[in-house]
Order: sequence, then structure tokens, then C-alpha cells
Amino acid sequence: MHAWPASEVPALPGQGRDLRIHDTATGGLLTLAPGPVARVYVCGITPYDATHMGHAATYNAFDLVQRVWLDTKRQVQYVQNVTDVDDPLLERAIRDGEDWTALAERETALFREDMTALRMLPPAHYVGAVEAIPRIVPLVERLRDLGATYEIDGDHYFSVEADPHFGEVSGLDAEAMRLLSAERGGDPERPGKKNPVDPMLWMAAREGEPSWDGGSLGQGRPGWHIECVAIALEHLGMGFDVQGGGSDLAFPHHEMGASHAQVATGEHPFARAYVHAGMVALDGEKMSKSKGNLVFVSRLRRDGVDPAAIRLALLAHHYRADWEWTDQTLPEAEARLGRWRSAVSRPDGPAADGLLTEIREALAEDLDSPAALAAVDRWAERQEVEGGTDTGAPGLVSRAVDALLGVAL
Ligand code: 5CA
Ligand code: ZN
Repeated sequence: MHAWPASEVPALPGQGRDLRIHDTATGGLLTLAPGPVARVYVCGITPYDATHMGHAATYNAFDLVQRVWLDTKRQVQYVQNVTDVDDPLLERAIRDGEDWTALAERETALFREDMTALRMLPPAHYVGAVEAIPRIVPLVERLRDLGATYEIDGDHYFSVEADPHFGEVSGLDAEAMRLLSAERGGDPERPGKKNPVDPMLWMAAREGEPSWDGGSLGQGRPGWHIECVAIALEHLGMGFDVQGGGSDLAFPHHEMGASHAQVATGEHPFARAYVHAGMVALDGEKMSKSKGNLVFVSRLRRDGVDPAAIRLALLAHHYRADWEWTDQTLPEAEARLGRWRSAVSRPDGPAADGLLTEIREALAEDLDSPAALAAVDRWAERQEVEGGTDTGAPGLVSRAVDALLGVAL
């Protein structure tokens, strides 16, 4: 499927340093050393409702990853999926008496609009689960031929015992895995399973549900994790730099995906770093489509909120923190945007070379966007109080904020 249009990334003098980022698998900071083309896979939406601030915050984190890489003069190969067939999407379509494909198309189109408005860099490959079925089927067949699967009533399961590295991504014990599996789309109680957390790779066709020709697997539809593996392997290959998503994807999704890929290819690792963004909450609970406690990007845009202010609201929180969207979040961001715009609208100002270095350093150190914002705040404050004579400074600040933070002043 098509992605969304790219906003231009202005060129900056000099270059940034390599990104050090928190890796869930090792539990510490890693300095990533990608090749000339850095490779990143970010899990996309399940399109049954509009983009909320939690999604936007997660995509913002991985947009920063790319902006840091681009600033090191690398190219970026960015891949994202759309889970355009899955239980929650089908359930919502039934609840609302709507055709599931129409629902998925409408919400995906809205997501593209939101991402464009927020100046998120688009993936080079934006791939739907349905589109990926011709790649998913042979991958599941390969896992089966390697002896890593078993069947229960025509449903094909992956046996986590097949991967000696299973558990390395999340580092959780068996009981924690079982609980999260039940919460996040698994079926640990199903009789006949070898390990309660074994995930489905291919689900046999159910009455009244969409299904596809799965060759030797039979008619059915793909499981969730294998979708992202098939798409990542096709467009990135093994050992890509960053597998990204919100912290709720560490287990089971990224754990299982890594195991599927490692068993299917015989190589390790699937990704060099597993990077997870914190959860955004509203009224004390994780913002989620299933709970319905949501602040939508599109709703704010319709209300006339400047997307640059939404972006600044996201950037004001460290990507790994869990944080709460409150009534103050947006007004604070709008006030900051106003101060910054006023500061760069003058013909001259305090020199900004040091500011550029500060923004670069902050982002290269585990994407510390609050520190980057604080540095820009200090420059804007100096501009306000003392002014300056550097005629290149306001333009440099605008370009730096645009290129590194995705905020158009
Ligand atoms: N389609 C799958 C991934 S393959 C999926 O998780 N879709 S999703 O629509 O539920 O979520 C899309 C992304 O937003 C995921 O990375 C998820 O971790 C992230 N996300 C969902 N809710 C929140 C939240 N409240 N705060 C931060 N990130 C969130
Ligand atoms: Zn995914």
C-alpha cells in the first residue's frame, strides 16, 4: 500500500553523532553502528479506530531515531506494517455493522493524514498484512518443515521450544509470559498446546470470517507476529538495526517475532536493538482503543490545533517514560510553540551553533527530547531578553528544529 508524503528534512551544517539507545533485550544503552543504510522496522497500527496520542508518541520516538541517523549522513530504510486483518478489527466491524475492509481502509487513510500533519517521515515500504499473505504462507511452511510447528484443529502453532534464544527480548519468566499472553491476543488456556504461550502462525478459516488460500496450510488467515516477520525479512533481512514499537509489544509480539525469524533463517539476532516507547495514559489508564479513553490526533486537528503544537506536546516527554495526557499538556506546548516562533521570526539573534550541538547531543543520548526542548527554550529566552546580532541564527534554529525534531516553525 502507499505510505504518506515526506516532509523535507533541511540540511544542517556538520553532522550528529551515533545514536545510543536503550535496548530492551540487554536492558541497557547500546551505541548503534548502522551501515550506510540504517534499517528500522516499526510496528504499524491495527486500523479499527483513529490515531490517538499513544500511537503518535510511539511513532514520534521512531521518527526521532531516523532524524538522528539522517543527521549522521546515513540513509534510512524504514518499514512499517498495517495489521489490516486481525481479531479486534473484525470484532469492531461486526459491532458497527461495517465491512471490515472499508473500516481498515478508512482508518488507515486517516492515520496517513495524521502522520503527514505531524511531519512523521514515511516508511519506504508500508505493507498490509493482507498484502503480505503470499510471503507469510511460505514462511510458515518453512517453520513447519523445520519441525517448529504443530497443529490444533487445523490451526498452526509455533513451538517456542524451537528457538534456543526464546525469552531474550523481554527477559520475562514463564508466569509473566503466560499472563501477558492472555492479555495480548494469545490463548494460553487452549487445550493441546505444548507451551501455553505458543502463538498461532496460521488460523484455519472460521465461519463468517475472511480467509485466504494458505497452500499446504489450508484456507485461513495469518497470526499476528508472523505478519511483521514476513514483512521485515522481505524488506530488511536479518540483523536489522532497530525493531520498534510501544512497550506493550515487547511481549509477546517482538519476542515471538524474533523467535519466528531466528528459527526460520537459522540466524541470530532478528534485530540488533529492540526499542520500546512508554505508554501514554489518560485519566490514569493506558490510552487504548479497547478502553476508549482516547485523545485523537484527528480530533485536535479538526478543532484547529496546530500539528506542530501536538508534536511539541509529544516531544516534551522522554520516549521511554509512561506519561499522562492532561488538560495542561496541549496549552503548554502551544505556549512553547508561540515563544519559539516569535524568537525565530526576528532578523537576528544570539549565535545558535552551540544550540545545534546541544540538540544533537540530547537526541543521540537515548532520544532525550525534553533536554533538546530545554536547550531551544534557553536560546529563545536569550533572544527574548538580550537579543543578538547573528543574522544566521534564527534560520539555523528553525532548520535545526525542523530537521531534528520534526517541528515546523
Ligand atoms: N498492529 C499492531 C502492531 S504490529 C499494533 O500494536 N497496533 S496498535 O494500533 O495497537 O498500536 C500501534 C502502536 O502504538 C504500537 O507500537 C503500540 O505499542 C503503540 N501504542 C498503542 N497504545 C499506546 C499508548 N497508550 N501509548 C504509547 N504507545 C501506544
Ligand atoms: Zn508488529
